[in-house]
Amino acid sequence: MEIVPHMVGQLVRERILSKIGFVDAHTEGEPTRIIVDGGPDIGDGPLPERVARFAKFADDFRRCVILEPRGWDAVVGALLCEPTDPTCAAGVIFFNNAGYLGMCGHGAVGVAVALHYLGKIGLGQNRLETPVGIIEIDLHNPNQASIQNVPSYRLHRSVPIEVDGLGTVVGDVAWGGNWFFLIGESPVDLILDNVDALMDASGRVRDALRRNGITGANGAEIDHIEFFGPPHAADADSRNFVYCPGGQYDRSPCGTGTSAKLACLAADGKLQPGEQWIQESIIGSRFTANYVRIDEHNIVPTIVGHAFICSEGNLIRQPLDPFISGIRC
Ligand code: PYC
Repeated sequence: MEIVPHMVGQLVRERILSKIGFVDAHTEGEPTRIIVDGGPDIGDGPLPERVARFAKFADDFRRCVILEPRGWDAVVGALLCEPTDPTCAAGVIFFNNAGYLGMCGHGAVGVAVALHYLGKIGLGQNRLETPVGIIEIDLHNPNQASIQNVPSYRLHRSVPIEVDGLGTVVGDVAWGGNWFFLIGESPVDLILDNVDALMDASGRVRDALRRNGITGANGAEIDHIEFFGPPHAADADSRNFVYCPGGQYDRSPCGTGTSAKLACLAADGKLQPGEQWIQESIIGSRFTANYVRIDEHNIVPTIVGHAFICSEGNLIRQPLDPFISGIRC
């Protein structure tokens, strides 16, 4: 067939354009971009192996979805994939502007709400497979879900570190699906106007952890920093600020961060199994949480939050676009 000029646009659309189908949601203010179509071929097998292939062979996909001009730094991506466990509604790999996340609590609530919006799951009990384990979801209504997170625990209590400009700071190291350094008393008031100062302080803490070789289990980087302070709402228990890898902050109270907090409270005997904890975020949104104890060190936290669909559509990648893989990193 001879290709005449008016056919070129058509061919480009049909054969060369690559489309990525997405649904955007926010959970208590924190955005999640759920990839429903057009994801990279990262094979099958255990999810941690698929994450390794994603990072090695398809990292440009992550950058395209998250970075400008198609995305923005605060958004967390969620690639839906086939689960290895047939009892799960889906497998999900979370990623952000810096790399890949083991788990993401706000993201899991967003994925559950999006799967229901797409007609792929019903209300009630569902399961999701993540690279760090299976999580149980209870979708209470189209915009509210409980997630039963992976087992969470405190690794180290009251670790002192010297932080540039802040002096000695004391925090706990805990796992809630990601690694956290939790500081009981925020060095800066937890109000939205102070976000720049909070980002600066948390970045300094992260640098000090790196400098001093303080890590999670097996040398894992502690890539989330959490400050706590008094809540603003009379019925909440605490307010937090959560610094995420990639120099962003969580608009929600952070599901994995709240899980890590519960692990510390449980280890200190300050919160009993089944007792409710209301964690307020820096923007005033909240997760309601509780836990069951599974052994001397581990708890299983349940986090309840709301998510809302914001948009859906296709990201388009035109082959000649110099920013097809995003701007930066
Ligand atoms: O909700 O677990 C979470 C989370 C991690 C990073 C951003 N949100």
